[in-house]
Amino acid sequence: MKLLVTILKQIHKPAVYSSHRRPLSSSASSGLSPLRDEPLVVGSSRELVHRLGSQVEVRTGFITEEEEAAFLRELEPGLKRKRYEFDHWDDAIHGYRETERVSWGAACEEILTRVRSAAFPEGSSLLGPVHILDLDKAGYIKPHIDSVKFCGSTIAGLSLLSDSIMRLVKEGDPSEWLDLLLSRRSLYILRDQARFSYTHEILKDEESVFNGQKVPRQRRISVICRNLPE
Ligand SMILES: O=C(O)CCC(=O)C(=O)O
Repeated sequence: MKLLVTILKQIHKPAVYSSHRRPLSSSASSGLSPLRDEPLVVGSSRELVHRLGSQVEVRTGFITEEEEAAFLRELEPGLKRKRYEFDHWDDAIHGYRETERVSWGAACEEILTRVRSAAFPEGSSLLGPVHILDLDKAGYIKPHIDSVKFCGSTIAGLSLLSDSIMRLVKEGDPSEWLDLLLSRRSLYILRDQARFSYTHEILKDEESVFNGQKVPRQRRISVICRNLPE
């Protein structure tokens, strides 16, 4: 499945910084070894971080190492048969392979039930297949807004194998931005305005700096659930 996206070219100016602090789960363990109370979301102003706060969530340590391994056991055989794609000039993603999956083994299905109940109100119509995006170490996702025609108000993604930074930039006003620290095994949720008035992207390794701290990007697999448009 090709991602249905509109690419918006943006120039990001790291400007004023303001932090939003959330306690980190004690089960968090990633390359970053984040300390409790370190910010997971920073932005161009405190006001923006506050305003978009309810539409942007990062839950560190949402899955355990064993649960991550369960996903990898299910996904690796199929992914390994595909090649990473690098050279399509009009793609929103550079250095990736992808797949989608409807049925899962019991362990993964249980985790996905947790993801869905964390992200979507009961009774929401969800997109059946879960989207899997495998980014090479050199891969990245360019700024884009998902098509409102095909995607609902909420996206929820698990990050496997690597920490990364997701950047949101206001459409038409690059001075408004947020950076989200997506540690390995975290869950992020984007809703409403954060989803449709801001582009989102996953930074390449060279640019992967969060709040002044380098966040090395390795190969990263995301497991993404979406709801359907109303
Ligand atoms: O890999 C991710 O978590 C982000 C995916 C993404 O940008 C999208 O599905 O629109």
